[in-house]
Amino acid sequence: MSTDLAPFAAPLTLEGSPILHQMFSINWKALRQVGADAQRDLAHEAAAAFGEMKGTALFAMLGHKGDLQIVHFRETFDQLHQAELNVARLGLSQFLEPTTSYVSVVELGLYDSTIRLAGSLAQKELTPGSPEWEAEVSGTLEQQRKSMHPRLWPEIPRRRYHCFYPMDKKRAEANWYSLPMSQRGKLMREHGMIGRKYAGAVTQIISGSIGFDNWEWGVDLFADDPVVFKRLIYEMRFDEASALYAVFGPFY
Ligand code: 76R
Repeated sequence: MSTDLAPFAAPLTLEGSPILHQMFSINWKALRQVGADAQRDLAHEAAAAFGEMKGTALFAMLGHKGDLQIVHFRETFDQLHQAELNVARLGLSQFLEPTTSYVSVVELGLYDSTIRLAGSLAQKELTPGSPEWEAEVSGTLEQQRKSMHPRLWPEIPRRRYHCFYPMDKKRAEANWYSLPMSQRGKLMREHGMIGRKYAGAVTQIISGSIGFDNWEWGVDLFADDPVVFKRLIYEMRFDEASALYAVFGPFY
């Protein structure tokens, strides 16, 4: 079996929307000094501009990591940059101090399809890298890209509460990247089963950030009840994929 899977070290993945998270603290002192009329003008200008920005959502933040988070989902990285510039052009931006940001792209890891495809390629005795082999791989990707379209290009879920954190899979004594594909596939299936219990209560969007930012994945969770974040994440800590192999960054 492991020789069948050997050409697939990484699972096949599909990429969709590029995502930018921007965290800001507000310079309240400077903002207070401009007076009520100017504040109202700044707020009106910002409200009108954000009203026009499709694929952008704003969240008030609790705690010292920032006061405001702006999340952008776009179709291209160039559009993402344009969104960042549009925010920078607002009068209000004079009072926004970036505390951090995160760049990633919506990612669906196709462990199940990859394992099934590897089996069928082996059965057909196709040589890895041959034109026939490549055609089968791109056929699978194309088919998945079509059926996963809504999940690759999601709208920002319209839920009141948002939780974001970056994470890695471990490369220490316990090393995710040296596990065989079949084992990673099994662990991801178990991970998905736990997640599915929260299907109605939480909308999750996983984005990949290898090559884009300091962590490997971004996790965006959206819910109407913030306590559900704690329940879901707590339950997942006991899941092997998290318990043995996950390392987490700061939570926002
Ligand atoms: O996308 C899918 O629904 C298929 C199953 C699935 C995959 C492939 C899935 C389901 N996830 C997948 C991939 Mn997930 N996920 C996280 C976290 O806090 C922690 O312990 C981990 C952070 C949460 C809370 C979460 C929730 N998932 C991934 C990956 C990529 C791994 C790779 O490719 O190696 C990461 C890093 C990751 C992390 N996941 C689900 C959820 C939930 C709620 C589901 C079920 C979704 C549903 O069925 O509606």
